[in-house]
Amino acid sequence: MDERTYTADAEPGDTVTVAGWVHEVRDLGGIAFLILRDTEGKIQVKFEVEEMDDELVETGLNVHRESVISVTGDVEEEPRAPTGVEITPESVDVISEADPELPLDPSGKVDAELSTRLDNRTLDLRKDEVKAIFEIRAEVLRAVREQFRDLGCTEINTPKIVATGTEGGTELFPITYFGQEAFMNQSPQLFKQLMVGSGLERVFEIGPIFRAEEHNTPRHLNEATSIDFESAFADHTEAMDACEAVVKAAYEAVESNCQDELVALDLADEFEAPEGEFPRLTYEEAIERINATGELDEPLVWGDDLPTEGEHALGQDVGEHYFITDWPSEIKPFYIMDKDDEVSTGFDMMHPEMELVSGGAREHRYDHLVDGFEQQGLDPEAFDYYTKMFKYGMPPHAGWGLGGERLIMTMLGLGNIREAVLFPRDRQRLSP
Ligand code: AMO
Repeated sequence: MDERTYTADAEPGDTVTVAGWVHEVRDLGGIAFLILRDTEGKIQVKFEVEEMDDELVETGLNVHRESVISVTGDVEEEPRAPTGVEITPESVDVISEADPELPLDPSGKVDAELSTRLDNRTLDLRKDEVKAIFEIRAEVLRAVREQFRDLGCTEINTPKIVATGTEGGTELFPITYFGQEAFMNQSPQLFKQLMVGSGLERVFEIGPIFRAEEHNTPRHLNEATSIDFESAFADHTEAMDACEAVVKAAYEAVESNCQDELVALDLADEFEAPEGEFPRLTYEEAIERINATGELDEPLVWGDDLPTEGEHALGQDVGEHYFITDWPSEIKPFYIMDKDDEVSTGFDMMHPEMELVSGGAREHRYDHLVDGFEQQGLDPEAFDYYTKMFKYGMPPHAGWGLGGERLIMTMLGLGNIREAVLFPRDRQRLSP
């Protein structure tokens, strides 16, 4: 539509055509108001029943809520209107009439269950506070890309249909690939590592990962967005620095560029970008601090993974983003470089509510790598495409993976990770 004006740009004195959705119609007898909504906001359209053409009034007052219409008319100042201006229509065109019965109420006056909302995302995203989540998500991804560029990374895209898994066999989704067994990729791990040995050296990827997680929890998805970083000639501490920079850049961009969205989410007063360095605790300190909270029935011992309640107790104790470093080698994957027989370079980055990131320095020595596969019960032969590149000059390297939806979820205090995904995939949900 060439001559369309967004509601926010309609100035008194202009003659405009606005187009959007019928938010509501208020018929006060001799006068009636239609509120039209578009992506920029809302505008009031005034109908003076006695003075205007009958057909025009009829069209404006009988159109169903959420129909798509366009209105042409003069814009005038009206201090009582929601945006201080209103349109006196010359014509109203109903472009796409909505059913009178809607599966959910986009005005938000009537609450809907999350499952109803997810089944009707188009209508759900007509609500300012839901749309705001996805505007913020887009801004986070933009800022993250920019920060990666500042860190000297090249963006890559790696295959999502693969022959082997990397993050543990039980979480794989098998598929059939021209009669051959294949899987949906759990992580770009091996591909991003292969690229640090290429001429690219320092790379990032933002893409889907697929995990056949059995449990349906508020913080697990079966298809998630992983923000991955990998750098040649970096150790785990430099990888942690990059992780901190990326997370801070995301928060700072939202604080600077998404104030309207934060207002829509009722977060404008409390939203704060993290300041200062994220504390770095060793795994040993972490389990001691968790045990000291007395929240767990059984105290943790060296080698235990941190249970959710433990993570939560520690998060409350620390009260800001933090790293857990020096994990026991035995509970980190084969590709993580060990410091010694017991301790690895693996780290996690945590929000007080949950884990956001795993990473570490990588094993780049061919023989050690092949041994690691065997110890994890994986067949090194199946990973030949990967291991063989370690024979042709693989630099020391480090990296991490950050859960995109968990970043948004914790940033905005969402109660369920599905709120941060347009069309989530979970145990019950394969459509839409
Ligand atoms: P990991 O498996 O810990 O590490 O995943 C990294 C981060 O991805 C997010 N994440 C998920 N988010 C939602 N639902 C899921 N099912 C899910 N699974 C993972 C989490 C998690 O911290 N290859 C390594 C990373 C690396 O070492 O570079 C890996 O995939 O926020």
